[in-house]
Amino acid sequence: MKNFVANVVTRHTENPILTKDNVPYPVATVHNAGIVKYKGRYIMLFRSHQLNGRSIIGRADSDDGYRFDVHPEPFLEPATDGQFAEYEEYGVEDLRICHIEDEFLLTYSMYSRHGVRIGLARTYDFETVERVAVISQADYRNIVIFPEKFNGRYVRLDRPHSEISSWSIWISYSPDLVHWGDSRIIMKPIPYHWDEMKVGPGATPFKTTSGWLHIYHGVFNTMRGAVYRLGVALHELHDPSRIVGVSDQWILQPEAPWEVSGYVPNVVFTCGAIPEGDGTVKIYWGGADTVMCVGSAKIDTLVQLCKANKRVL
Ligand code: BMA
Repeated sequence: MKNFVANVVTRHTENPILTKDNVPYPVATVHNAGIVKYKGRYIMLFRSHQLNGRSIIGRADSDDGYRFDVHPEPFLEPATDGQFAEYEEYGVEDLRICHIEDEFLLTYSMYSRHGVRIGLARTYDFETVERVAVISQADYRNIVIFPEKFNGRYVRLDRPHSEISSWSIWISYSPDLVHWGDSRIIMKPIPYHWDEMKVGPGATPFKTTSGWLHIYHGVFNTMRGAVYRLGVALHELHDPSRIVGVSDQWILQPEAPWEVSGYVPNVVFTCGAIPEGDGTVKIYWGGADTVMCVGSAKIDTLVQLCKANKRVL
């Protein structure tokens, strides 16, 4: 029998930790938030559907990573002029935060009549945001940037989609954050497995002594629609294009009432995780595209799942 591990992620008892009722402006949902620690506080940049079905990004702060206060105004709304306006017309979604050197890079989905692309913005203090570049063509989502450079270049995981090669994880490189290339596919969905329909980058990868842990999402299609779960992959420390192993089992699936039902049922979707000093990682996920949840996992367990109980790449 395989060495499956039950209850890898312990859900916080106060889930959901953030809902639309905590937001001081009218929204229908709070979900898929990027998160980072800044000056000892947790900063969460969450997605909300507005009442017209298009998304914006809000900000919430916390001292303990569990109780968050939402800022009175949204953090990022679709641009109204310049090159970004045309591509953000239908909204901004699913933002990830990468803390690298002295800056915070923000990657987010931009929706428009031309499809979905990825925008890159930067902040130093979470007060002012500067849009840097549109860093993908159409039909890309879920870009996470590694919080270190490799041989002087930025490295990202991304998720293009085509009919021939569906929803797989690729890696790309950039000298300047604007121009990206040397792209290669590194992880594909595998047939009749919990992630057989799609795999996509999830939380910004974080470093361990054994490699970079990347918590990703995988999708399985059922007679009742898609089920979104979370899995984990371990990338080599000095060359993240090389995968040490991917856990065969998922680490989290929709089970709580606010994960199995909501705006989109049966979804747990992550855009951020915070490794803590005590050997655990706080994983944040949107439940059913409606609320924000958090749980904790032992980093060693995640590493072991990737090494000892591997899925076929
Ligand atoms: C994906 C994205 C995510 C969402 C998920 C489940 O395609 O749209 O933002 O959480 O579907 O609806």
